[in-house]
Amino acid sequence: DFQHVLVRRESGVLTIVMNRPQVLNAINDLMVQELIEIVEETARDGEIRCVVLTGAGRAFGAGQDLSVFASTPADEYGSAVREHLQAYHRLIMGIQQLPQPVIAAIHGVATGVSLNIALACDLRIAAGDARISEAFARIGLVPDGGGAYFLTRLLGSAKALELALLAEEISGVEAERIGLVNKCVPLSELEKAVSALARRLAAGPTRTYGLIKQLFHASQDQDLVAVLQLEGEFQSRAVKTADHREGVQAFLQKRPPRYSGK
Ligand code: T3D
Repeated sequence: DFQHVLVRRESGVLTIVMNRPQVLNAINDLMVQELIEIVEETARDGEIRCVVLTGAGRAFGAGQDLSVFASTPADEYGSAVREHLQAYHRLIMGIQQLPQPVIAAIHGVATGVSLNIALACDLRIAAGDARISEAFARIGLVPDGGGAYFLTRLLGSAKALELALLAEEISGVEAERIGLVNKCVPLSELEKAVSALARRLAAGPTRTYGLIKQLFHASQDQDLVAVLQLEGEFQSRAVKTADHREGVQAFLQKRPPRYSGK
């Protein structure tokens, strides 16, 4: 049982809910540790075939809990921030390296490191009411939690820098327009849309999805020759999966595939 995170499991989908709604799910030390524990356990759990990350109440998340700084003497700020970042980095890497597809369901405020955690997920579905921002510069900080990495790759450097420097809120609609989220839906439809997508992914060829994720992440920093080499290695692993055999058989038998995730 966790104090600041709710976890639901249904039909192969694990839903992780950041749960401090009174402070818009601002992340404190315990919440980040709980998220790390859940993510690292999920990586080893072959029964989970898709992960959804969201927030309780009216927000996805308002970033680092800033109230901790009120009780931190100024000369201890540096080490406090270093400790926070170590934990955030472990979480970000854990999410990116999950073998299962991960969807962030974003409603209301998504800012600071909470936004960047959403950027580490594979797909983002936002509600129209979303208030998305890289708020860091407003309080004199640089984007952390991989913000510079994810934003420049998703948006290109001009738009990424604009979001980081101006630190203004954009809506879910605008976030979809610029490619920061995959899709924007009305708030009343968010849960249904995310659930349908999660179930669809959970019924897919899970091991191949894991390989696709690894291949695409590795391709970010490699040239074409290296990527072609890598895709050969990954394809030789994909052809050995039961789901590949099932996919081909289903095609030949003109029926929908029944993937086992193996
Ligand atoms: O050491 C390190 O880790 C450094 C790394 C930092 C990483 C970061 O994430 S930096 C960015 C931190 N986040 C922010 O700067 C956002 C701060 N929050 C706001 O600016 C506003 O709350 C919002 C614009 C996001 C939302 O405004 P609004 O008017 O919709 O809600 P509100 O009334 O401001 O917030 C509701 C409550 O949540 C309120 O508490 P109260 O007054 O009802 O007791 C507010 O103080 C609290 N809250 C919101 N964000 C945080 C927070 N409490 C602690 N930390 C927060 N980040």
